[in-house]
Amino acid sequence: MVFRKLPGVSASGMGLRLSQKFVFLLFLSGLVTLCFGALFFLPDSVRLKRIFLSKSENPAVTVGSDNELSKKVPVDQEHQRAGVKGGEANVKLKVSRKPSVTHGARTVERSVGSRAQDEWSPARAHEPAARDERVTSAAHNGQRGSAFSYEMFKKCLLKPALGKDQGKPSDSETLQRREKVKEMMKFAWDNYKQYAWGKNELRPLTRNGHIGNMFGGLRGASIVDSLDTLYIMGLMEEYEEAKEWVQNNLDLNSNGEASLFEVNIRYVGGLLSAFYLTGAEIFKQKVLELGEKLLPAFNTPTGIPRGVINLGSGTSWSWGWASAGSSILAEFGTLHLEFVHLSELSGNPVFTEKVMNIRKLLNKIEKPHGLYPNFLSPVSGNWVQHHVSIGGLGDSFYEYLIKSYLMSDKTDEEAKKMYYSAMEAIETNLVQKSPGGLTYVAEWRGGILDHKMGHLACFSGGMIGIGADDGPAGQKQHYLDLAAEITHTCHESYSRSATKLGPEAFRFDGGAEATATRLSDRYYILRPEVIESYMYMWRLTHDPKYREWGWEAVEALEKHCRVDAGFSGIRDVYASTVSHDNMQQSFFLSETLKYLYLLFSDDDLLPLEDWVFNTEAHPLPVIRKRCLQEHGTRQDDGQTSLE
Ligand code: DMJ
Repeated sequence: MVFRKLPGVSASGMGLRLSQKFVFLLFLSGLVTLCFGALFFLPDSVRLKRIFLSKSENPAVTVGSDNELSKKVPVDQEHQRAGVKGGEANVKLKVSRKPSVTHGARTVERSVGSRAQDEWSPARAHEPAARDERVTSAAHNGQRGSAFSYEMFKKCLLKPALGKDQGKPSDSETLQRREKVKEMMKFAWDNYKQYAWGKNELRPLTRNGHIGNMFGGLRGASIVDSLDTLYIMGLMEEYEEAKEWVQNNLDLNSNGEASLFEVNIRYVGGLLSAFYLTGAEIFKQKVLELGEKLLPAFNTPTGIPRGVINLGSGTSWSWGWASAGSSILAEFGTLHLEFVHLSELSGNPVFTEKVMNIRKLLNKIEKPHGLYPNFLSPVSGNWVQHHVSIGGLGDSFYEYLIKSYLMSDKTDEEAKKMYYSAMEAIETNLVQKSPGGLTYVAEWRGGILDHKMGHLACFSGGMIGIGADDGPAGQKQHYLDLAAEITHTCHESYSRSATKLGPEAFRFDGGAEATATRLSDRYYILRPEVIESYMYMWRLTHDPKYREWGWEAVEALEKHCRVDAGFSGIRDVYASTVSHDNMQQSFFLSETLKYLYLLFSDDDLLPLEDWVFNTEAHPLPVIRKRCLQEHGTRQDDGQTSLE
């Protein structure tokens, strides 16, 4: 084919004049800019976007917060994973494996009431480690403001943390029950130590360790989760072993892909509470180092963190199973307590700023019927699906609202307002009464109720109980009644099974009343939520039935979950011959056994006026700002000194 030259038009530049070329180039560059800009509005899961945009490179447009720690990290294209429910134990992440730290198997044969218990005294209860009351922030980069020390926190407690006599109950039956729980803890710990030391969890049937994929390359989840439980139970030899492991073996320079939520509630929470209970500086050092590593997860256009973070590179991404690259309410909504304490201890406000920014966004966006859906886009800041639940995916967000208020010495009015309006919406839309008269909290799918309650949702009895005092005028008894009714329903889910342990989820439709109707919902993985509510309801009402229900759970755990080398979850709570799942979850040591121990202790062991439990049952002290300031002078150079 021959191209004929047109008169007055040059062959070069496709025959365009200079002015035409300019307009064309202008148009072309506008088009390219437009296409590139449009990438930002695509859901995170779209491959094209992952190819062109590194998630952590998105400019952070936070709601009224500076994003000073923004880090530029390389694009990671294959970070959408599958198969997680509620950030829970069955997370399927690809982990970069490092050889794990091992420890010679050692067993310490001691029975209940043996030496460690006898030697333990209040004098030993608080370690001398943190005697330096002058806290400087020099070790922490980017710090502003000042830090509060362990001693100052201790001075601001209304009561001794461990009570008059470590919470020893006066009646012999309760004491015996408490000793039994302590023995269970020792048994669980000894077996973990013997067969899985340094790994994350014990596999009690195969007698080996489980590393899993929730904590990136971090190890020793059971150790960090157990520190405070061992300490409050007076298992001091075991506590010392745990502390030594943290000191010598807890390696935070891992490069694995971790759940921000799980690392926060177990490691950050565990280390914080160990520090506040004991004053041992090592816990503070480790937790501040770890806290810094979590910050890049917040480098998103909205400041809402993504669910998964590589602790080495700081790259973060959303769970592959979460629709349209969304973040999960119960994950980004369960950071507040720990992050506020990280700021108090380090003097670095950045941690508090990050979580306050999440709250600002949640306050700003519209909530369907006043409810908080479980999925939110960290890019657009909009809800992605209208699924609402007080169980998995939503649960601890609500818990952290009321606990933020309580932990702030009842000064955080915003958290209070958010909690009570959320409760009002939940009561209006989700709380139901079954034909058999059981109160339950249903789930909500775009306006349609799913008449199901998860085991996880059973924490809400305790939560509503501790929030009863501060609600709208005249509502106290109403909230206490609601808390008692939900706790009763959750107890029913236990008592209606053959094992007297509750299923993962139970239903109230098709004739079911607090029973699992699906095979896949019948398992019990040593979860604490029902027992957690017994503990709070006992403290609030002293109704003896809660201790009785707790004891029923102890007997059931002993009968069905105790195996030769530890405790194991079971696959079907309705089967009289149980099949074990071969996993001793770290939250069994951190939560289930701790709540049982507290249930059979006097109220002055970790009094609720002074301590707020994070969602993994790690106690954190109430922050009494005025008192703390009286005991220390804040200085602009980041130093705090005693007056
Ligand atoms: C724990 O890790 C925490 O309680 C969390 O809030 C929910 N899941 C487990 C226990 O079931």
